Amino acid sequence: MRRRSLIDDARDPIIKNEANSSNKSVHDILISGSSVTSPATLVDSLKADNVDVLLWESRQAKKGFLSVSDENVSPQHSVDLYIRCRSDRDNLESALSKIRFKNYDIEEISSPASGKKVWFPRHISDLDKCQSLQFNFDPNKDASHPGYSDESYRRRRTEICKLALAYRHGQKIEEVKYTESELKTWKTVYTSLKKDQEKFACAKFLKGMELLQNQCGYSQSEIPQMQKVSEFLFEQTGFQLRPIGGLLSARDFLASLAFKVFQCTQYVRHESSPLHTPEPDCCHELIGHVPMLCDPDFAKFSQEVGLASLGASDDDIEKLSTLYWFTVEFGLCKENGNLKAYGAGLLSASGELKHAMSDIPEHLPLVAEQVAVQTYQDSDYQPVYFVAENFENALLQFRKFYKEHIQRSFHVRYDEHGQRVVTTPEL
Ligand code: HBI
Ligand code: NLE
Ligand code: FE
Repeated sequence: MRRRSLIDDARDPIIKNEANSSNKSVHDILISGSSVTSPATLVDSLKADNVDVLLWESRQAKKGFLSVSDENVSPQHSVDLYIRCRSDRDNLESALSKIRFKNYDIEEISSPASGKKVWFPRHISDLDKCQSLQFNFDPNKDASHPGYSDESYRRRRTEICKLALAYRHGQKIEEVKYTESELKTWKTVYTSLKKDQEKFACAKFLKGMELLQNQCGYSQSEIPQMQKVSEFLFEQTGFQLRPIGGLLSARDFLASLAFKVFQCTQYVRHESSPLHTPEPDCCHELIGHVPMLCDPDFAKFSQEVGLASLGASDDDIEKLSTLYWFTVEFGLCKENGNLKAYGAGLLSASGELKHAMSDIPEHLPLVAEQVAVQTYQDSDYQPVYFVAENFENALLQFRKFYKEHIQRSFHVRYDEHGQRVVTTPEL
């Protein structure tokens, strides 16, 4: 069980009145999992074990629907139960251990009444408010961008970005009529990558790429339109694309994943740097990210990372995005004893892909706890890459990390039908 600091009793009026008893303290507990007993029965069992239940709130999820309920929960339904209780530590541990065998996830959280509240999107349409761009690689502001001194490139990029920023949830994504020069850049990117990906990409990526070529019109001669790719992806895994005008802040980027939305740039990198550019562009998103998002397991994992990020502290967002950086963006893994790439930043930049697979950079084993606090730069090839034993292990470690280390005072579930997130307790 993950431990958080005990709650400061004096802060809460409900508890202040009752404060006295020697070793008893107040605990906020979250129990989640597949239900075999109704929440009310779980609460009763704690009470029977001398745990004073001060308040509780439960939710159940059934086939994508979520409702508040305390009765008639049948097996296989997911239940989230929040309990504020008073007990001494040993007694609480022993009472909880009796329900633990039923396979619930049990965690102690900090009081929902305490801590800094962070706004986060609740409904997919709230992503209209998740557009905070970072300007470190914007060619209008960053002299190291390959397009900085090319005024017509900058004008074109700005024009495409304006369209993206005007996009609102539910609209069709506007088509971009790409110029001859943009098509030429795409062709160079695409053909250089095709060769290298065959040698160096992991099996899941190649499978996604094949699907996109055969069924979604991916080719060297055309830049796929985002609306079409989005519809295709939606049929595969339920993920959708949404246009954005540049490098998005980690918080907003990760939050979108919770709603199975991948925010995507629509402009093309500068013609002078087809094999590597510091800024995400449509080549990076469509060639690097989309093939992996066609995989149901990877799509599910991406959404989970997104859900874990909602309302997290700035420190935790930093850790999640660093892990994301060294796995989803720049991850390597072994496959039948060979080194392969699954990171989107490698699979969209043939220059860096070759570098990563060479013996120039350092290759370290992936250990989530270490990776989450590793420093990195994002303007040039990475000097170090982390290698997972296999692709599944990378996802497993990431999952384990956020389950154990991301501290939040509530539980989040996605309501598929309503396209919204629901928290327990209600915030
Ligand atoms: N923004 N447009 C865009 N594309 C990305 O791939 C992207 C991003 N912002 C952040 C990000 N990726 C991640 O690498 C992490 O910082 C979460
Ligand atoms: N360096 C990547 C590429 O050239 O495709 C884009 C940035 C990824 C974060
Ligand atoms: Fe990316």
